[in-house]
Parts: sequence; C-alpha cells; structure tokens
Amino acid sequence: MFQMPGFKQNMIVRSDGPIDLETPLSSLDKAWLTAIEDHYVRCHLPAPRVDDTAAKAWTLSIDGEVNRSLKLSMDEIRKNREVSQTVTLECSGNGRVYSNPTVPGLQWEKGAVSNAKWTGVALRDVLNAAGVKPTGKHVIFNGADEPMASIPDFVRSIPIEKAMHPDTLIAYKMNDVDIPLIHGKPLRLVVPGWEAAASCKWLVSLRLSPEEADGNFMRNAYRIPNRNVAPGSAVDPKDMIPYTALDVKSIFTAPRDDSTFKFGSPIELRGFAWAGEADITRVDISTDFGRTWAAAELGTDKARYAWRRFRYSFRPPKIGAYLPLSRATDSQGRVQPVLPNWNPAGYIYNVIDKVRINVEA
Ligand SMILES: Nc1nc2c(c(=O)[nH]1)N[C@H]1C(S)=C(S)[C@@H](COP(=O)(O)O)O[C@H]1N2
Ligand SMILES: [Mo]
Repeated sequence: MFQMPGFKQNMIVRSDGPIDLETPLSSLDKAWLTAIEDHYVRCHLPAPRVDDTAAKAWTLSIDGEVNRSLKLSMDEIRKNREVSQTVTLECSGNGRVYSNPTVPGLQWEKGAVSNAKWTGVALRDVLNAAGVKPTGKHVIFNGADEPMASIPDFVRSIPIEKAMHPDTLIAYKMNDVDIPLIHGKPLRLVVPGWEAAASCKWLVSLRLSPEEADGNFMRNAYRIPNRNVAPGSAVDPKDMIPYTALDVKSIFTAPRDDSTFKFGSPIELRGFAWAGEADITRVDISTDFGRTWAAAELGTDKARYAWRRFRYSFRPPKIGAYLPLSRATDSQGRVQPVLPNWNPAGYIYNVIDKVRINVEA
C-alpha cells in the first residue's frame, strides 16, 4: 500500500519517483472542490526542497523582452490585487491507458484531473510592472525543479495573449491555504482552461521572448497532430501543434464500475463534466446503450474554468446488466466523441464515458 507522509493511502501511484498520483474516482466524487490531499499529482522531476524559510525568501525574476528586468520578493508580488479562480486542472495524458494501440507515458485512467481554488495575483499585473515590449510574444517559465540525468529541465511557454488574460494567475494559495510543496510551494502559474502542464509549479522565472520555449517539454511533449491520423502511425514533428485548451469531457464518479444493485429503487448516476475555456451546457445520459438520451441535472456549483457536477436518477426497467453512458456538450457546440481519435502521445482522451452496473432481483 502507498504510504508517504501528507498523502492519502488510497491514491493510485503511477510513479513513486518523481511522484505521480492519480485520484480514485470515489475521492473525486466526494465534492465539487477537490480536497488538497485528494488532488492528483504530476511531477516530471523530483520536487525541489522548499521549507518555510526558503518559501519566505523566494524570488521571481522577469526578464527578456521587457523594459525593466525585475526580481520580485513574495511581499512585492502580494502587493498586487489578489484574485482567485476555481480551476479544473487536467493532465494532457489523462485517459492515456485507453489508447489503442497503446502509447508510452504514464498509464493514467480517469483520475488525473481535480478541481481546486487558486488564489494569487494576475500574471498580467506582474508582466505590466516589467513592461512587455512588442517583441515579447511568449512567456517562457521555469520552476525550481532541476533536470536529472535522463529528464531535461521542465521549461515551457504560453503565448502572450493567454499570459495577459486577467484570469491567468501566479498563485500562492490552494483551497485557501499556502500551496503545499508537491503542488508548487510557494508559487505556481495557474493557466485556467489549458492542459495542466502550462501551470508551472515552484515558479522562479518568467522570460519574455519572440519565440516559444525550446527544449523537450515544448518541442516534443504536449503536441498533437494537426489532422486525424491512423492509429499507430508515426507523425512528422512538423505536423504537430501544441495542445493548449482542454476539450469537452465528462466522467462518471459514481457508482463504482461493476457495482451491483437490488432491483426496485432508483440508482443515482453522477460525475463531472468540463470543457476548458468553454462552459458545459448539458450532459446527456443513455441507459440503453446509446439508443436514447436524456438530460442529466447539472449542479449549482460553478465557476468559469471549473467542472460541473451532473446527476441522473436511473430506474432500471428490469434486472440485468447496464452500461450507462455520459455525453457532455459545451458552449462552443463541441460534443464528446463516440470513439477515440488516436494520437501518438495519448492526449485528449475524451470519449463518451461509461460505467458498468448490474441489477439483481
Ligand atoms: N515545475 C513543474 N511544473 C509542473 C510540472 C512539473 O513537472 N514541474 N508538471 C506539470 C504537469 S504535467 C501537470 S499535469 C501539473 C500537475 O499539477 P499538480 O501536481 O498540482 O496536480 O503540473 C504541471 N506543472
Ligand atoms: Mo500533465
């Protein structure tokens, strides 16, 4: 069993060094806002050592295509207007295990996704203090985690438009407490609605550049083909584009797969639906293998970049096996696909979800 101070034993360990933890669906099911100890964890490299003294002395440097290079203390950062966003972070590779043919990478099932409240300051305010030159088209960011022999430094970038969006944060709090070490203590980016690799943890530097970041995590990783490709095929790197905003998706969080129920009482099917920068407009459920669909009820908790709870009361017409399906639609008119669109890294797996249930006499 997984045992590490500060982590729940029921987390699913995808890697124990660097630490990658998937949240069990039963934990996600508990609340709209995921508790810190239930939030999934993804680290490409070992977390840096950041004790409270180091956190107090932390600095963030801003340089490159700016009028004034800055090195800001935590106090200087906190002088900006404080803002919060509740954001559903999802790892690009969430659902990768369902790729056929299989692809390399962490074999996440459904739980590399969580919803937390992040508080800090707008990245824009800090960039404006430095004064971005017209040539500053990308913000390249680095965290304090160090490269290892086999893994290069985790350096990525986002385009200036997303960096200047008032909802893009430099956060110092997660669910109203100081960000815990594994989630980026004491500072991280939160790039709402985008695949979570844009949300750099242990943030130490921002560099404005005319170009995207170089290096493995921008040039090779987090890229998808610019067209649909045949499963298993190799794709020329020049035909790969960065994966940015999340697609529309829903997952069942209850009941558990393969649950058995007694015939006669209704079964509550529930889960979450999210769509990155778009809003969830509906979630439809089918309990007859996709022949007919009916709208699920959407939860009242909502935030611009957060998932939406859905619930559906299912009354099985007779005993037997069922495979309820969930299909979300968003405000951009996107609908979850029936079948996966395979890609070499197994990103954006967002096929209509399903859960097996058995109804007995
Ligand atoms: N510095 C740094 N930031 C990082 C990472 C990392 O390895 N190093 N992993 C990224 C990836 S791939 C994901 S999915 C999210 C996970 O955030 P979490 O561990 O807080 O859930 O952090 C991102 N930020
Ligand atoms: Mo990720």
